[in-house]
Amino acid sequence: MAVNRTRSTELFAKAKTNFPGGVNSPVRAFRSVGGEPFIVDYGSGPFLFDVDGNRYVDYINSWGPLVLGHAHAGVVDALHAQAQRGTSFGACHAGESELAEIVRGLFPSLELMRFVNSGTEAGMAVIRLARGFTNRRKIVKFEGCYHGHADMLLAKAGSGVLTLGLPDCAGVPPAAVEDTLVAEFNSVPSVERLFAACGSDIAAVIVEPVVGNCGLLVPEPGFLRALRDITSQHDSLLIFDEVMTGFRVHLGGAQGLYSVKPDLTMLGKVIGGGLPVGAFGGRREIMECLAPLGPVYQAGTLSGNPLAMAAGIATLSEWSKPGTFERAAGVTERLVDGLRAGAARHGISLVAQSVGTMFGFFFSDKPVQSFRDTLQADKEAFNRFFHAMLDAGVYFAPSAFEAGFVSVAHEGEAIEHTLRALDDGFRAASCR
Ligand code: KE4
Repeated sequence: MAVNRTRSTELFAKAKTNFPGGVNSPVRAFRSVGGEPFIVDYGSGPFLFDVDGNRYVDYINSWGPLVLGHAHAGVVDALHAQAQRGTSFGACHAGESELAEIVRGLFPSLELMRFVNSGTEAGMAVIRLARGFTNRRKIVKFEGCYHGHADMLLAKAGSGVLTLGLPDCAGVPPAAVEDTLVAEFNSVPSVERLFAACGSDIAAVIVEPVVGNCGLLVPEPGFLRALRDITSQHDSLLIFDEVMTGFRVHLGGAQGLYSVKPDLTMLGKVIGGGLPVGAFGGRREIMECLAPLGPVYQAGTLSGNPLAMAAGIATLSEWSKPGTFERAAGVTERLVDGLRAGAARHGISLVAQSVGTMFGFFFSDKPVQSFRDTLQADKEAFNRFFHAMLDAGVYFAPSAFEAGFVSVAHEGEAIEHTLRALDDGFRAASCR
């Protein structure tokens, strides 16, 4: 039965007269899956409701932040209380340390930290800090990993080992990425080759410890430990981008889950509970290079914003209560089990996996352990699955190359409805 999205169509047409592609962030435009996005009216718990009154189980959760679901009463109350006391001060306030101490309690590697307003800002800051602390220029990143849209991190692998990074999009001048080297996730040799050639000039290795930006890629046993050892051997820094994995793969992030301690960490998403927040932190001696103590400059008008701090405190206080994370991780496992069983019922090859409350799946008959493996997956089958599930009231990421997210609110009706709807999705996926 066709779903009525008349009002969404009207409003998206209006959006396209205001924004390029009608969106304020590209992935929202549905260009990867085809069709047009619905327009959200409101969210509640695990559900989004569009302007035509259709309900969707939301497995994007604003791309990770909403571990408690939409419009959680505790978060809303905290925001309301803070708003009445002021929305921004541009000055020190107690909420900054209150949230910082919750974060540092779960991420003890953050001896000092600083709040910013997005993951992109955190990425810019940690690269500048790593270069300032080591007095080196080169950075190693991995194909398929995304660390925000700062120029020096929008690099793709050049041909051959030593070819310096190439711009990964228009507008990035070659000079901005000439010191960005690109390795392969889960390939220790690809990192060793770069260090063998440039080790004494490599300031840092930056990695999504569990990759969520080309679908879900899980680190193979020993990979993260190898990055730790290689960077230590060469006096380079190890940076974990935990903007997505933080509090989601484990309350202490991937560094807690895999017991690998980075020198610097990026955070975002969950710590703002849906408001714009990023953060970075790490070893005291590195962080003390930051202004006003040291020579590395970084600043932000709304950094440590009281509303964002209030939402983050309310979110993490609830999320870190005993059993909450485990409940959401259990729902995530049920979802992945359901995806595997559903694919099997329809004779479809599917690689589905989860780490804590993050999940991903590829329509592939081969293991998916590297960025290049993801490119072999059947994108068209995903797109057919995506739209059939959307029409069945289940909203997965509108791209085969994104991860999915579960909140504690997905228990009950949301996961039960999803599991009942999977046959619609796989039936569509199997129809070429
Ligand atoms: P923001 O600047 O979007 O707050 O964070 C950038 C960022 C940094 N590091 C990681 C690991 C990230 O996943 C992100 C942003 N993630 C995307 C989802 N793939 C945000 C969605 C979007 O771009 O609209």
